[in-house]
Amino acid sequence: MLINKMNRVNGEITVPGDKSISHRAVMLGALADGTTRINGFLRGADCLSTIDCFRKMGIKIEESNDTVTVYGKGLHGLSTPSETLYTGNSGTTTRLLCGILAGQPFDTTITGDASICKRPMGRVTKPLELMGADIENEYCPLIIHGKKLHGIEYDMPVASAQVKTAIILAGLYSEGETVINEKEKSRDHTELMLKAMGANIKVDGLTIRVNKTESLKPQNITVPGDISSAAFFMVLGTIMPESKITIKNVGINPTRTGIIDVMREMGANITILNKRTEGGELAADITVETSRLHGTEICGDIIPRLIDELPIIATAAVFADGKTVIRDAQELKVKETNRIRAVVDEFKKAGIDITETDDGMIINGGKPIHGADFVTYGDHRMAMSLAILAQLAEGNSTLDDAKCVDVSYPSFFDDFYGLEK
Ligand code: SPQ
Repeated sequence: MLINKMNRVNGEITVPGDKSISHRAVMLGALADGTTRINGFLRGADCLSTIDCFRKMGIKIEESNDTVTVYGKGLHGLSTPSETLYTGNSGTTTRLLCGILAGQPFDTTITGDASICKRPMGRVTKPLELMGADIENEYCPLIIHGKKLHGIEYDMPVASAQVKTAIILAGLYSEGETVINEKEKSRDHTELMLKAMGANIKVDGLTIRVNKTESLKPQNITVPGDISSAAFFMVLGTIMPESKITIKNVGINPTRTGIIDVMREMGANITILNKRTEGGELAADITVETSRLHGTEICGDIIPRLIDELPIIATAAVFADGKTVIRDAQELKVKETNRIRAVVDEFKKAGIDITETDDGMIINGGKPIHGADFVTYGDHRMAMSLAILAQLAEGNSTLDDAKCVDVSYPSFFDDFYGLEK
């Protein structure tokens, strides 16, 4: 696909619902006693995979635009799927399902696409095995033999909301208390939603305590816009000349707002208006304007708060004066693709001064760049970041696979080009 170039961008945009919250709403809705209505659901391929898996386990789920109704059957209401559960490209679906399925009275097999089959699952299966789970393989396909589980105390070796959530979900089915100690705070949507549903869960700083739970109360859940999708427009509006974009109704849960902190530190003019709480999650409108950016250093405990935004933050760094150093981001190597390698290789094609390091990258920005034939590696966040990078490149650029944006943002290119003014 040829990436069309825009001169300047202006206007208001509403990004689709948060991917992490949409997954959790379907999963916890399925385990609740009764009907959960989800408004603002992200109809992206990953969340549709989650719906598909729960339908295969006997849960009735109705879809009407971005409203999804889940007819939950309770924590013990899932039935044996007659076929393998296919999770597509979704790490969240795969890892969270392990936590739910480990304690069921039946066996299941889970697998996904080529990318999912390369992503490490040992980080989830190992702690679940300590709880009594029986899971074959550390890569998909995973064969999960349902077992009786017991609580453990687990010190998280990596900051990962998926690992944390899998243990929490297994903890709902376990005898005794499950205690999780996080190293750094990762996104806490599961904890917030479970509390609202009446689960036996307590959070004290970096420690989470879960006890066996008899029932979850169904909810009406309103999903805010995904800050990980808004991030592309935050950077676009900042780097394009004479531009201003307002992104309406974006989730600003503090465990996700590292991009705002970093962009402000780089000199971006960002205004946050209409802060409100919806369904236990903070949301607001975010306005960004053309800004002169400068390089920065991004490392330490902010990394889990912006991990998925690093490819687009790297794009901002290309147009920032001076050096940007990203460290402590080795988790990027086990995402949909190795996002350190992918960013460095593709950015080099555009003549960018970028160096790969073991846990991140170094970008010397503020220099002219040129167009190129970019490869996305089937990674939605690479595709959207490269489309934005190409806007300020001299000459034409193409993307080998623009369709992969469907994973988290099916209407991305319509929304993107719709901002041209
Ligand atoms: O679901 P998936 O494929 O893992 O998606 C990604 C993404 O970029 O959309 C990561 F590749 O987001 C993860 C995120 O990186 C979603 C997530 C969640 O919803 O719990 C948590 C993060 O992963 P992790 O490994 O840090 O737990």
